[in-house]
Amino acid sequence: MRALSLLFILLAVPALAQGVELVTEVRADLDEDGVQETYTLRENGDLVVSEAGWERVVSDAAFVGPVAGQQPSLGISVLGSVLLTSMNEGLGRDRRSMTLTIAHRQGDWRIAGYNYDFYDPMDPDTWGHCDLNLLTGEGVAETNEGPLAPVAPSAPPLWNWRASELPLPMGNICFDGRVVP
Ligand SMILES: [Ca+2]
Repeated sequence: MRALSLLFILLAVPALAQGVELVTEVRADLDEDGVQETYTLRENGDLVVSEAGWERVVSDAAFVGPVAGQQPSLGISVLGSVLLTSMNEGLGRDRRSMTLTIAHRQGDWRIAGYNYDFYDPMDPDTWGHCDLNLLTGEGVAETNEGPLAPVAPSAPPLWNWRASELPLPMGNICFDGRVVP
């Protein structure tokens, strides 16, 4: 089993290194003041938000691991929000991906959405998915054991977010305290 797992890792790493370009800087005018902010992800997982005349740093905004497939990235949603994705797609059986949707609501930058997936590459019957709207409190979650009724927390200010304060695995926010792989 261990040999097979190692082979999977050796095969997966070159594909990730060659095929995926991780975006670490995006621009968007989330507060709609007519000036775009720049969102920059540092190698240590800090997120820098800057606009003409000001800059703020969200320390420890994203999980960063040492191997390929464990680096976070930024994106823009179809509705124009900023997306911050942390993942482990590179090592072990605890594969996961978490995407935060960042938007400007109620006078501040907030975590407006939370999307989480996990799976075990050695066990196709172990998986979970969750998608929460933290502005409305609505969301869906499901694992291989069936659908769940997640309780979405209210949208926290972006500046309060800390990736390392989440319990491991990171998806516990979706799965109502259940222990998931
Ligand atoms: Ca702006």
